[in-house]
Amino acid sequence: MNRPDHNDANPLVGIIMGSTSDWETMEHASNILAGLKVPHETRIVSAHRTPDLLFEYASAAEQRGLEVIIAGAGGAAHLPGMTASKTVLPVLGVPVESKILKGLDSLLSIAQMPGGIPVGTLAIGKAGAINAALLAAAILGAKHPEIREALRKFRVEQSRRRTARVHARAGRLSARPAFPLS
Ligand code: RP5
Repeated sequence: MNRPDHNDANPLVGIIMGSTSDWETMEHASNILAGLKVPHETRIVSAHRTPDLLFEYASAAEQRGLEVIIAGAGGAAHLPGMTASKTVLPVLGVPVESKILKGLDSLLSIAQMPGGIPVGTLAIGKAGAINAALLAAAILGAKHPEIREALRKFRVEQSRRRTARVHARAGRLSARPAFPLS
């Protein structure tokens, strides 16, 4: 899939992004939510190019049943902050890596909100998108026990996979002679 068109019934999370070019990053958030079976939707909504649509989306989000919004944008990334200004739902911002400043511009635009309108800011790029989804699940877990349990399973499985990888690596190392003969 090369553009966001995910539409679960009764979504709890809305993933929005400023451009189709952000999908490469934001699809990681969608994949994590899908794995945790968190109903969500994905949309292109730009603070600069479609501001009316952004206001409409953010204003209606709560009434539509959304409980968390994840907003990804790059460059002069106003999308998460503007979204947060139009809803009391938690908004998680993902700074998308930009070409010229490598996402530092996106990070600062999203993180440096003036006091009064918070945006929970994640890391730049793929890691931020993954963590935004995991944090959304953690927030939803307070009300939806099945999501909390799915998150718990994810964490256990992640540790198990990492441990297995470390053991496999240690096994490969110990199979090597300490002083390889040439
Ligand atoms: C931002 O401008 C978008 O979030 C995107 O990261 C960046 C570049 O957009 P395109 O020129 O690729 O559409 O609004």
